[in-house]
Amino acid sequence: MIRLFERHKKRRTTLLDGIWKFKTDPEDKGIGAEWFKGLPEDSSDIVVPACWNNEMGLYHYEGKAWYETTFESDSSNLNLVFHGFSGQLEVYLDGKNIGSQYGGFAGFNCTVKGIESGEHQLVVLLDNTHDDLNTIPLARVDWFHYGGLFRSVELMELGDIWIKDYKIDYSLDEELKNATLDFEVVLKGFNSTGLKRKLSILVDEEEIYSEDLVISGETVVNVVGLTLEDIKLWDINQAKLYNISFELEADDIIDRIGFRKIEVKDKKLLLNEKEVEIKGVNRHEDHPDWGFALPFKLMKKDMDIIKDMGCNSIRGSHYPNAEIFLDYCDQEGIIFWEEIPMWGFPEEALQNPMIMERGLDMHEKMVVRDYHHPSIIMWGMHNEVDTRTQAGYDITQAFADKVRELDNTRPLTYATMHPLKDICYNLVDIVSVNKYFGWYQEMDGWKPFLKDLKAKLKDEGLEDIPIIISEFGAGAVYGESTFEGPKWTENYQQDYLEYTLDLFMNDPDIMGTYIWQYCDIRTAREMELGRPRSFNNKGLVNEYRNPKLAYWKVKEMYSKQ
Ligand code: ADA
Repeated sequence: MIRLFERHKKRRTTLLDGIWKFKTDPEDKGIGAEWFKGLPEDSSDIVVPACWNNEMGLYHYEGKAWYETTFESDSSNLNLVFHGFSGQLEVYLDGKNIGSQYGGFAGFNCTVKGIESGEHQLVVLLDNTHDDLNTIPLARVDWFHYGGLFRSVELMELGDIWIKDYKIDYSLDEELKNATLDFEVVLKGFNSTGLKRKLSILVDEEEIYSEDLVISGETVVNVVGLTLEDIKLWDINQAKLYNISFELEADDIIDRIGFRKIEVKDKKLLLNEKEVEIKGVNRHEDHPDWGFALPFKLMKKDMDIIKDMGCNSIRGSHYPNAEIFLDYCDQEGIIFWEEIPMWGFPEEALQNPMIMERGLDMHEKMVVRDYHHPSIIMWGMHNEVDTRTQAGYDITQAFADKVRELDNTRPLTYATMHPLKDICYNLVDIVSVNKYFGWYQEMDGWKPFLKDLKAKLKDEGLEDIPIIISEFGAGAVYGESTFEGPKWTENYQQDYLEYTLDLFMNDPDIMGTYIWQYCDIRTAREMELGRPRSFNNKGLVNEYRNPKLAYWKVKEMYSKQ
């Protein structure tokens, strides 16, 4: 299951999920031995989607690994979609390299044309090696670098032309009653030019546009100014969605959108002209049995728990989430902060041109993939990078320019760990602060800190910029509860969150909070010594989603109006 609604009624699509051949390649022998033409006899089996670190004997494996499957097709034009994978991906079809991509949280499309019909062999090489300078994420993070094809692989069998891409934009009138829609549709013919086709656009099955076109090569069609009257708005907990279908005779694609107005002004985030106070949690896609490859059943349980706690928002820390989870946020009326996995970059890595290039590409992939989700209300560009430096400024500016070029409808932010020395606030719409007074420093640091932060923003002429506390939290080992309540007990965590939430929720200058974090997660090897059980234990629920004491306290506080 990759989405919560049918994406195609006409296009032939098949999931290539199931058992694939698999072989790790720690000594880098595969290319020389031509494993791209077929894996050796002694390879084993693996399930796709899954993370290899959840397999026997591979708990810590990071590096290269090969996958192989076969499929039948009578179509000469194919699009293969890798919905989620770690690191560097190389795709080989019938022994030939047909595509490469670095970074797989937002997926990758790989198109081939003119192939013979029959059985095909698909081989994939993944390399999830991380280092301290060139990779996003770097080796040192505070989650686990699970390896694998951790989301589905989808085969699309195409005709001589297909709908390659589309963008749906809208504006609302003053009363927020009528929407004017603009569409950009990219059509691509594979061989012959001058193909005659009818393109239609439907809203909830009702045709609103149709035109006969002659298409040559790649053709961009702009359809602008179509008005939809009496729309229902998408809102928190009132998630009205509309299906938009593009049909090109034998090909089609369907998406779901919601109409809502987002504004940032006077220290506030406004959704449909009403102030939103964000009551959120940071959530990793992680579970001991599944790694990143969470089944939808578990995602639903996470959503049920998060909603039960009174939350209205999730920060997808620290990478683009599965599309199906974003669909579910759309459906459940939960607002979402999405970001790329750029975590804790020091100055030297920020100066690296390869990081700039990879970061820009990751932003593009994320924004293009997720542009139409109404639940996404802001883009986070990075987390705890060195924003005190010129290199931090330059990369933030380049990312902000890129994202705004692709999407001028959503506010931008990033999570800073140097809030009083940060030099990049003027590049964003919302200031988001990660701070851990009461955990890494003393609790009485909070009040003077907030005063200093507001003074700094005022000095910079940013007194109207909204502030989010994007991370704060305390570690608690599940089941650890004592009369004294020192650090690592559930009672410490509970008292910590009672104090901090009370402080932030009663401060009119703070427009929202994202508690660190929803559930306990496995951490990276570099962090194991400082983290009991090799887990980041700041979850409100443990890794099996059992509630800690703090869960009930947060529920009480977030559920107050
Ligand atoms: C940081 C970071 C999180 C987590 C947290 C912690 O703020 O963004 O990913 O590592 O600290 O638990 O210390």
